[in-house]
Amino acid sequence: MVSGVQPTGYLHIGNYLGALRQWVLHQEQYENLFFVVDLHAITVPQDPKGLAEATLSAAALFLACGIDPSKSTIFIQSHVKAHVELCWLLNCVTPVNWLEKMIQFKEKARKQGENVSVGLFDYPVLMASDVLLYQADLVPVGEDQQQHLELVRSISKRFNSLYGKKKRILKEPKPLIQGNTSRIMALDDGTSKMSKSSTNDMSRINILDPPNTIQRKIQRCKTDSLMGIVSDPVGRPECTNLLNIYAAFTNQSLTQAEAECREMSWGQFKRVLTDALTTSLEPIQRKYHELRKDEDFLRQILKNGSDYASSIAQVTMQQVKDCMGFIPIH
Ligand code: AQP
Repeated sequence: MVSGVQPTGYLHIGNYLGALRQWVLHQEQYENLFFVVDLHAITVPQDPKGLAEATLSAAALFLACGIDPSKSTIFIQSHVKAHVELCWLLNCVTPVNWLEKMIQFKEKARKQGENVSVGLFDYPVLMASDVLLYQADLVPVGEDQQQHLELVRSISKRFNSLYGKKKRILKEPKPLIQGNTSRIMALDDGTSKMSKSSTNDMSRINILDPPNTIQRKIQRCKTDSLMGIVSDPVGRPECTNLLNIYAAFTNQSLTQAEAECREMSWGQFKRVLTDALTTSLEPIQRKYHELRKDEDFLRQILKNGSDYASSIAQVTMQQVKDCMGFIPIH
């Protein structure tokens, strides 16, 4: 299984519940590669210092959240050169009109106007390289990545039919769809996704937010004037989202959390939610700060990870280049 996080800002509880926490569970079940996708991050403008810091911070959070480097491979995408190399080769088999259909491109391009880069357009092909390079069977995806994964499968199929003759060169990975936590919504708007790159820090809880910041954000988050804390995705999106977050951080189903909170006032609910968040995030934050004190240790884990990932990637690259007619170095 492969999965990644973009260092486009500090990781939030959506990234934790939708990705990192699931990854920890998956590491007992699958052979995993988890990486910080810094090459993807630059498809929208990034400040270089901010990118470097966010990259190391994300890698440290992988470990702090429980990814064990003796069970899973952790690395930085740009440290394995084959991602870019395979991306170029796949670019040459991917029809432009497939990429033109990508909803995420259309949405991000609309926001960026004339400055939209070729890289943003090509984002899904780089994602295809990330996955196909390691011959992954499974890719955990939230709702918004499902279209991209379908494209990855189409690219793989097309590559195999053009170059594979009777052999399958690249695998067709399957999506691993998450449950209720696959889409954690923003604190200021229960209908839009919690996001790292939103300019409003009050719209999200970052994994590294100290307790007083978490308290302030929950205190000021958008609510409604109705009685009772119940799930009603259409009528009460903010309430449903907060209940969903509470359920996830107290390891309950949504139904169980609703039974516990149904009679609470907003004030009572915000207190228990703040407690659940601060208590769950405290050990992660402690581990994170320890790791950031020993950068050599972190960098060594990342180096081991990229060495191992490169060795797998090389096998795929050789097969891909051979069947496309590239001459190997003598
Ligand atoms: N709000 C979310 N709820 C649940 N899961 C989420 N993920 C992201 N946001 C939520 C999951 O986190 C993983 C890494 O995501 P990404 O780095 O590719 O970023 P993204 O999905 O584009 O959203 P972000 O983190 O908010 O970043 P920006 O602002 O840069 O778009 C993925 O598994 C994703 O599903």
